[in-house]
Amino acid sequence: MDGSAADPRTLPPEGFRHLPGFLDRAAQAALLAEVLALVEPDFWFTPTMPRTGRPFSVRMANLGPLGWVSDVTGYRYSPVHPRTGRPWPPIPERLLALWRELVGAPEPECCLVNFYRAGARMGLHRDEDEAARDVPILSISLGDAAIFRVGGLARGGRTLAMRLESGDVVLLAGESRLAYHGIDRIVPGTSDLVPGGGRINLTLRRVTRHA
Ligand code: MD6
Ligand code: FE
Repeated sequence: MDGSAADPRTLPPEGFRHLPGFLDRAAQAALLAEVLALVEPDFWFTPTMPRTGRPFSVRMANLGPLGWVSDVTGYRYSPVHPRTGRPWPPIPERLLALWRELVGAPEPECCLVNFYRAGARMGLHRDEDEAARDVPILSISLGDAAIFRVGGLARGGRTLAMRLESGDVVLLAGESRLAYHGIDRIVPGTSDLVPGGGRINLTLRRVTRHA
């Protein structure tokens, strides 16, 4: 960088990082085992769209002091599970270590766990429910490959599609922190990591402002 402002039309936007194969197979398996041990089968919930109440095709869970939830009243962070009222399990130490390595201070407060079976997708959105929007988001892909789409800061602009494989890490930092992004589809049968097939995506976020 030469210090001049980044061109807002650049795709992917400035600060976007894709680290293919960042986690090797052993690290992926260890991470997935730890997450699946914390998220019991009846712990998954199906969020619904604000206003319409339409269900997401992705099932979700959260780890950490704050969890992202969505229902007919809107999107928000909650310290407890929407169905059970119980606190979310803690973020595993190996994920906190990965965050320290790639992001640094302050600590993440939410690990959103997205579970895609064949046919699930996620529409273009921005992650803007956090007060700490200056802190990067770290995302880890496990299991089947996915077609990830990233655009700019405005809805309706050009977008770029890329394939995310198991073990890939994506960082939304800098300009890209508030870029539109989504999952067009997963590519079933491309990994045997997730029992029964599918893709699990972990996104680590800082939610509240820090000192
Ligand atoms: C997914 N990811 O990969 C959806 N959000 O399944 C996201 O929505 C996302 O990858 C913020 C930062 C990175 C991401
Ligand atoms: Fe997102």
